[in-house]
Amino acid sequence: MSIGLTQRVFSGVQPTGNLHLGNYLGAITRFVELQNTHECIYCVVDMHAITVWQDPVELARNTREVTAAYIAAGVDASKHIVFNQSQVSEHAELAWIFNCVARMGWLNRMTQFKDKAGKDAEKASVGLYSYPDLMAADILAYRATHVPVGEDQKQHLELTRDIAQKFNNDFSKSIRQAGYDDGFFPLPEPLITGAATRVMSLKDGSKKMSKSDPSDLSRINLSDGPDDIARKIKKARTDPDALPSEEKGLEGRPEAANLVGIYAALAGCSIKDVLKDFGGSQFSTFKPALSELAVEKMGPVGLEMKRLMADKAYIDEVLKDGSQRARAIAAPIFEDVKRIVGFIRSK
Ligand code: AQP
Repeated sequence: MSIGLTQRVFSGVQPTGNLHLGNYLGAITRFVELQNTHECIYCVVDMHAITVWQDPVELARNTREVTAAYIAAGVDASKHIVFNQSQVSEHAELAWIFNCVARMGWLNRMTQFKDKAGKDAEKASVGLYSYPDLMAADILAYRATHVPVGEDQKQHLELTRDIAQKFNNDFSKSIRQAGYDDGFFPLPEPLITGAATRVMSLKDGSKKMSKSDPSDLSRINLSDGPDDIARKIKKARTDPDALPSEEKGLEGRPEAANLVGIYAALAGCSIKDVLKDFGGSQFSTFKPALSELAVEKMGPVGLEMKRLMADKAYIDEVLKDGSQRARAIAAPIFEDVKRIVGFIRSK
């Protein structure tokens, strides 16, 4: 048996509230595009969310909100799979095995842990530290081959590949005995594409747009109405110069580069095209054009999310159905993993 070449996409978003334009452009819009060419599994990663404290009522609400965002953006939950991570226990079980495959030195190099744990790493949860092992399990539980993510997840994806490779090496003999000729896990490819793989804060072009930024003005939330979107773009930090006509002119101008990148991603064109139209324009001209485009593209998504959020039963049914279909894929893979590792399976 060969490794099996189903082109399977897996990705997820944490239900930690304040879903924003970065999540939308860096991840969710990619999810939608890939549906035409791949078998897709999109997860609401609630177990990742609790690596930092989450209020239980908010966690449930945010889980439904991310589900609503997927569907409102155009993910087809009947053709593909949408579910929440905690309903498929194979993620946690495989993560434990990966905790035993991954090396401390690998996890010690993860910059996201350093950023999130801050100076007081002693007080961070163990879950936050081992988060990348759970992420590897999320992907490899389905033997997924492609993972659309924003640029901030690149290092975690590299770790996933290292874990897959080490598992394939460590257990090569029993993998062959199980009938797999060329390794058990694929080495999944990150798909980091588009004009906005790293959307920056509207208040500080050196920081990524983030759910946990205390300033709401730093991000455009998917739930923001037209007035909020326009107000935030108007207040976005910029420099005093006009936009350049060439991409090179954006170097050293992070805020300008960010707004141009957002425009390009929303318009579905290149940065070069945006500069062709707006090169020489002041921000007083560019910002209203960006607001108009953002309202046009994001407004309907926000409205549809709101409509879906009012139908809790529908969302919960999507998650239930998706979980059942996800488990149907993950369970036989995990059975093989257990045999490969040497766990006795009682009949
Ligand atoms: N600013 C961003 N630009 C582009 N892509 C982004 N993503 C996140 N921020 C940006 C991508 O969105 C997907 C889901 O991210 P997540 O919610 O699972 O985790 P995160 O990266 O931790 O999100 P935040 O907003 O940055 O949350 P906090 O504030 O808690 O750190 C991923 O594919 C991610 O790359």
